[in-house]
Amino acid sequence: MQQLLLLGDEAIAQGAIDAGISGVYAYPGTPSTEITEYIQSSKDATERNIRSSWSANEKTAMESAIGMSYAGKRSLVCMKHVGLNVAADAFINSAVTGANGGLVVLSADDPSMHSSQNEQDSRFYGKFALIPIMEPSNQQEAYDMTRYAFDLSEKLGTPVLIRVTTRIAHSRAGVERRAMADQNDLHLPANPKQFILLPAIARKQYNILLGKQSDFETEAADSGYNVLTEGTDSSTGIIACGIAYNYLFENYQDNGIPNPVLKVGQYPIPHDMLNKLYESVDEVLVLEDGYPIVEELLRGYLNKGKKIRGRMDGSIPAAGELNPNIVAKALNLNVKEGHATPSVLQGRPPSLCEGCSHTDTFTSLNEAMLDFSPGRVFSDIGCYTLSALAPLESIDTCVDMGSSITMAIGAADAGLIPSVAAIGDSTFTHSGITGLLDAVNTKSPITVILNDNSTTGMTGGQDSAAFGKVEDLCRGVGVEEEHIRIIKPLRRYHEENVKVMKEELNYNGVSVIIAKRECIQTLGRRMKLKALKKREDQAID
Ligand SMILES: Cc1ncc(C[n+]2csc(CCOP(=O)(O)OP(=O)(O)O)c2C)c(N)n1
Ligand code: SF4
Repeated sequence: MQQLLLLGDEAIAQGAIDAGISGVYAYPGTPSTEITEYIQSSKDATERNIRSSWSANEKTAMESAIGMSYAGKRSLVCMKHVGLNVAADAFINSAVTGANGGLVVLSADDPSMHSSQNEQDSRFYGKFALIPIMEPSNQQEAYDMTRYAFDLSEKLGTPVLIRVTTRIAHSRAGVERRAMADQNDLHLPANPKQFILLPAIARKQYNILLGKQSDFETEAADSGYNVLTEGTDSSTGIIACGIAYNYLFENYQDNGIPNPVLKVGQYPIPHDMLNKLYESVDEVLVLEDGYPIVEELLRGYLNKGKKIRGRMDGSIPAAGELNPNIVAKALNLNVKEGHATPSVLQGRPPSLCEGCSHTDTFTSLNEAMLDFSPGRVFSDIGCYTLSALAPLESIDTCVDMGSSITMAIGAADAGLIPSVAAIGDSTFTHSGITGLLDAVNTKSPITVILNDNSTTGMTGGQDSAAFGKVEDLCRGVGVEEEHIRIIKPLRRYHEENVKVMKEELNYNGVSVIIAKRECIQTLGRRMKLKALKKREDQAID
């Protein structure tokens, strides 16, 4: 057995490779990105011809994974939590079709919103879809559970959701790796109609899904990932889900926990264990990183008068991620404060890199917008969203990926003319194109600033599905040729760029200004690689 030091994300990736996947489908998003990046750089994955290039968005990723499962092979699909909103249509319906080859959906949640718009809890989606959910408490479990999830998926013919949070995804621990399983052979579903969700078939499939619920419960009850341990102190029983179990243990180290504890790593929640714990204690404390899902369940179904503590009664703060100190406070234990942060390490607001093309684009836009009243720039999500902050303060909204063009349409419909949309190249192909089509079809008086830096900058510079295609895509959607303008965002072209922007802002129709200059981070990396290759070639000569 091989010992590896892995991030939680990497443990999931290694678990998936070792489980015999034939493909990973994903759109980047913190804290999930490293899973696909690990598979992309894995020698084993290359040798096994595991398909691993980035998808255009989470929905296309989810659907491709369903397609691979249909064809009998194992597929993993990865996204950040808000990505599951984008993939939700396919995700929920995949529970109804069921799986053929193992189908595992990984959603990485970000409580405390370290790099996200919200802190939604993906376990709700798993419950909503009526499928099994796995929630690891450490990196070893992340590896083991991923392998187990593929077996479970094939055994029960269902997609399985794995939910992790930032701290599991982005912290490292030793992981014991087991032998690699073979990849599946191509084989079609035994029921050839299973994936045709016409109402008559969908009704049957849905009943099959409902029928599987008791199997899901049995699997969870028998799972080694759900464990009830008895304790000597029955004043408080503790339910610890996923990483919360780890935080609980950090407070006791080797001393053992005196209270009865139910560790939850697999859902549906094991009801018998839950009842047993409830009956044996005076009150229950629920520790879960995210929404109070188990706590609400306890209050709703089982509320036989005992006190249920957690996020809903204020024992744990209602918002933000859990940590060992919050757990300690909820248990009236001594809180171990670490060292104070040295002043040199104090937090700084995020900012655009020095020399970033977005700085030049938004400096020009700010000047062009001086002719109009404020409040007209609808932004999307990407590095350019940082132009919301001083000194640029260029944008007025940022809601979700793809919302810039469509919000500008709505605002223009309301009379805010011109309205401006600011979007990046990766976000454009993720979910901006359809909005642009709407704008063209309704001849909306909007100006789109398309920041084409040839990469997905914000998540670390992954390949952009739009690479080399942006102008053609705008043309294809129907934007008039003379209103597709290309500018080079550099300080020396500032006056020229302002002039182009002003012209298009005064055009009463759809125009797209493509600000084209590569992200300096990816440019730097490319140049370094090129120089390295040149040196290697010279050495060979
Ligand atoms: C639904 C969803 N998926 C993924 C993300 C993570 N994410 C934030 S911005 C972004 C793409 C940024 O790329 P681009 O639009 O090209 O702009 P850039 O950062 O390169 O300026 C991604 C993947 C997210 N916030 N929401
Ligand atoms: S990573 Fe690239 S796009 Fe993002 S701020 Fe830095 S230079 Fe700009």
